[in-house]
Amino acid sequence: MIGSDSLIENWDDFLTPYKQAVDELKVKLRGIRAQFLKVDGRSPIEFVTGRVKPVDSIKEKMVRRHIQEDRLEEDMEDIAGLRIMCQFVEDIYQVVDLLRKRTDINILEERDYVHNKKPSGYRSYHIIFEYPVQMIGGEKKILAEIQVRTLAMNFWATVEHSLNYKYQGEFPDQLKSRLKSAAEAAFKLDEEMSEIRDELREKKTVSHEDVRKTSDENSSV
Ligand code: 0O2
Ligand code: 0O2
Repeated sequence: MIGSDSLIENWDDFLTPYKQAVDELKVKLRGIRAQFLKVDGRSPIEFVTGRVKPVDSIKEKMVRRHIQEDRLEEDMEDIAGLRIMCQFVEDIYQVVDLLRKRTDINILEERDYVHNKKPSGYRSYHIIFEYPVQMIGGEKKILAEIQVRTLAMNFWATVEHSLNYKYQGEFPDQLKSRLKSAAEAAFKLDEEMSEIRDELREKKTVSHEDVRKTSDENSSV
């Protein structure tokens, strides 16, 4: 349309493949959890959420990142976004390994903010990938992002995000530094929980060995 400053006239149509991708991937990722629970009784995935980026956030990010509308599909990687929450930091890497082996997603980039935290204190593992969506007009490949994080990382990011939204990121330096310390406290909590789990595992192994030894001794009498 001449005179229009927007190439995308119908955002609903533009976002249709992204919505389908999010819906499909939620089912697939929740399927991983279900399979683990069945086989192992424990899953590295605690829960999965997903969303299509709201149009206002897309427009705001286009301005912030200088993305032209005709480059949106190539340059905005998180219009379709999934989050996988894990109990332990080690689970994050198990999930990432599983994702690397999948044939239905083509990983383009990985960003390890778990061990390379962002200046704000934010931690998560980001995977950017290409995903094929079957549309009535044929296959359409879209970009999508999965963020993998622990429950503690998710707690921090969720609260920090909503404070940022409320105060438009204009925190005084002292509060920025307190938020950063809070992120560190969350990470310490993750480390402590992993250590507790490891110690419990050790104790379990030792007591199993004790039981085996005692029963061996008894049977040899
Ligand atoms: P259940 O039985 O609650 O686990 P939908 O696609 O309708 O399933 P929706 O509304 O699009 O989900 O929301 P989203 O954001 O994709 O995912 C929400 C899911 O994450 C819900 O699961 C929530 O229960 C789960 N969830 C959110 N926060 C937490 C949390 O702190 N702990 C746990 N364990 N789960 C959380 P479901 O699918 O509704 O099923
Ligand atoms: P949403 O949907 O509101 O979460 P950028 O230009 O920094 O926004 P970039 O470089 O494209 O993003 O990617 P990056 O930094 O790998 O990932 C950006 C996304 O990671 C953000 O998406 C957040 O979801 C999350 N994130 C990154 N840093 C922080 C942080 O300091 N605090 C919180 N709470 N989340 C963070 P958006 O675009 O903000 O979208």
